[in-house]
Amino acid sequence: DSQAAAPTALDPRPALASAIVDTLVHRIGKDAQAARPHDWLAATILTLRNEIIERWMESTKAAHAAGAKRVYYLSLEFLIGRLLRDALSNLRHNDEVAAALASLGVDLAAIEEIEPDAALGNGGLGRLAACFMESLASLDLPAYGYGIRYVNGMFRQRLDDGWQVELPENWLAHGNPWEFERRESAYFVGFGGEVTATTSGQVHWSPIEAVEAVAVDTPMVGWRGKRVNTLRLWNARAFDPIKLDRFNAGDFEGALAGQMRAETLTRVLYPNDSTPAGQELRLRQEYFFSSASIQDIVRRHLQYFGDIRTLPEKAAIQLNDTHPAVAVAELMRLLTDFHELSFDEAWEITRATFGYTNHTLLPEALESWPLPLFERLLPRHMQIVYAINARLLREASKVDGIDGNAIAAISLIDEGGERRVRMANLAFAGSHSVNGVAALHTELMKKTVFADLHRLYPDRINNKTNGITPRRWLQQCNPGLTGLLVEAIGEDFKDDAARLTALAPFANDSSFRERFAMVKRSNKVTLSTYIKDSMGLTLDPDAIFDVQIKRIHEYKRQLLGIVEAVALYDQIRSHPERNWTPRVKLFAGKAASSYHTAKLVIKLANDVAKRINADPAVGDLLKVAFVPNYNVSLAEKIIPAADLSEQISTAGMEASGTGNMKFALNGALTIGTLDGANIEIKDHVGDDNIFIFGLTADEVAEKRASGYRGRQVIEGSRELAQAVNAIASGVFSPDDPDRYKGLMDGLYEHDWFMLAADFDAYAAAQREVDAKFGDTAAWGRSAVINVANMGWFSSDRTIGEYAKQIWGVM
Ligand code: DL6
Repeated sequence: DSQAAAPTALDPRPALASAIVDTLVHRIGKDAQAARPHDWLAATILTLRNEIIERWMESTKAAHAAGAKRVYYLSLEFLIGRLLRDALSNLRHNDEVAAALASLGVDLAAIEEIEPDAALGNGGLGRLAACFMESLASLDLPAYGYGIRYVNGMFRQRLDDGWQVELPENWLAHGNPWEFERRESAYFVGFGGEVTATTSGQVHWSPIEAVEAVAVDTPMVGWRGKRVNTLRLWNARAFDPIKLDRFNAGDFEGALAGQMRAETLTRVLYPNDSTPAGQELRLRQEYFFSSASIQDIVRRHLQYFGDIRTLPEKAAIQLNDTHPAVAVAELMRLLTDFHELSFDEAWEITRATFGYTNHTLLPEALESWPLPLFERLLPRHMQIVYAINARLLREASKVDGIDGNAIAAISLIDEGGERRVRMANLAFAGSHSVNGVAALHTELMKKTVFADLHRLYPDRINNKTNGITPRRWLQQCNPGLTGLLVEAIGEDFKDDAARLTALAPFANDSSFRERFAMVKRSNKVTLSTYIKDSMGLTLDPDAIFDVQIKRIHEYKRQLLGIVEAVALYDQIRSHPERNWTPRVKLFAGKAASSYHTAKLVIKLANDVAKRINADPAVGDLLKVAFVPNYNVSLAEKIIPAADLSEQISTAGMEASGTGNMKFALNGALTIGTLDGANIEIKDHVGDDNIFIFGLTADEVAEKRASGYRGRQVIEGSRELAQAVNAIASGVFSPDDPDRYKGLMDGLYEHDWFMLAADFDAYAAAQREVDAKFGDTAAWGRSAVINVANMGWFSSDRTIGEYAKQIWGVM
């Protein structure tokens, strides 16, 4: 009965426990006896939220009073994960809340563990956006994130006999205590229809279809609660959710069709664009959230500052990849059609307001839309794109050395084959800054995809090497290591990750290294328990934990890791007398649902694991596991327990990587290629504290140009040939011996990702890893040096650079 739990005037419990119970009773409608874990979770969040709301309001008012310039981060993905631990830790209320809950018989860690993982993103790009939101608040910068409130985020991955099965992820099943619907912040977003012009030149777009975008806000709490910013996600609603006349006439489905169509827009995290239906939905999603966000930004600017012409002084809009690139055309539309600015003036304002971040050079990932689709959905924007293009190409034609081929590459319209609108060129043209996400990536942008645009605008491309928030990726996920760091160097590093350098001298302190190793071992024991409970596999915490967790993609080369595991398996069996370093190889990651090769790689990892783990000839010397359903929360468990971080992409293909940073910050050593941010990690931690192998980006390009095929290399490497042939001939797939024949044939016939070319160097680097792991002092020294030098990779540093060099807000 509720009387038993409700606090009374004589309640002896401390205020916080009483407040949580009060929330439970009056907001959730349950008493302590009836409350289920989800009720406690909601009551805890709602109680904590009161303080967050107060800080949130203060932050908004302060920005307003100061007439501050605001940063707007437009992203189709925000992979924010769980928020309770983040908020508790940033507000430094962990111990208090844990004690209050304990007094009520509730375990904080247990309720943190059932908070759904908000997976509103696919991978690195979405997680970067989440780290950036946290750093923006931590640096006390007024900022809004804008995106979509997907009802179903990234799918849940189940493994059925080793095959990936995709299930809907239902993060909103128990409601979402973090969010606030803002019905008053709603905008009209139109699609299709036609454009007319008056004789005086006034343009009018009459969309044939419209939805309402409704804002749903989530507070983003910065370190020490200094500032709380807003993540504004858009929900779609039909203007006319039920057509009563049709309903009354018995057409129940038809009566609700408009609402269904609107809801489809924000139902699922964007699908891959392999089908025409999926493509159209994705473009609709992109325009939907871009339009609502731009309307909201313009409305706020006018409300606070009155004059649309001052927009670039008061608003910096960053495009996270090309997904929101249509926002360039949308702002142009509002400025010319509604605010009656000339095209030239509108263009100047637009370019001064936008910045664009590129996250990939892979041609298949550079978005372009079939022109008929773009024109049908967005007829007014099509006109604007043509007008921008005319201006751009006129400018280009005046530059010496820009020939017909360069003009074709600069054009917003791809004329080779089916005509398409190039969103990267639109984003580039419409921004004053275009940045890459690691030094190598930025240089390659200049030389490859944007070579001609770079010639036209040589000052526009700049580099902003990615970063990660050390709050989530050190303090919250690795309390053991954090505690040890505080003992050694004090608390300063929590406010400025660069201060971690104070740890460097401890690398030579054997008693510190011992304690450091004990923390790692204890994290490995915790992870082993999780794997035992979830997969039934027993791991030896003294083995080296060798981890490759990330999206499954051929260029990331999980296959290289698997083939090397097979080669190692052969070697251990052939030479049992050698002093092998026991190794646990962990894989995790999701494959896009239509990416068949990636799904086959998952199955192979599972087949290889099954065979090796059951073989008494290797026993504890080698274990392989593919941990299902990789997400932010799983990464938070695995990373603190890793000894070795696998960052083995084909050089030139991984724009940056951010997992690489998380591992090194938690004391794992990297085995990696000279790709993405690995290069900068190497520069920071030093050559002796990282295992670099393989071809450079230039060498990869040369090899590809000279018609390289894997066959010769495979035939010249005994270990590789044995492993490839074993896989191809069905050793790991006796139920279907040909399952991997095509996959292995691909290595012989083209090997685009240079697996064969890099194999021997990779295997040799792994043996160096074994030797070093056997030398506890040497390994420990390198691990400590990694932690000491990873502060530079804090997203606070990255955001500081954006703020000063792109946004002008610091
Ligand atoms: O910049 C964040 C992240 C990088 O660390 C990865 O290297 C890169 O692959 C990823 N890019 C994407 C591209 N998606 N699209 N478009 O996710 O960005």
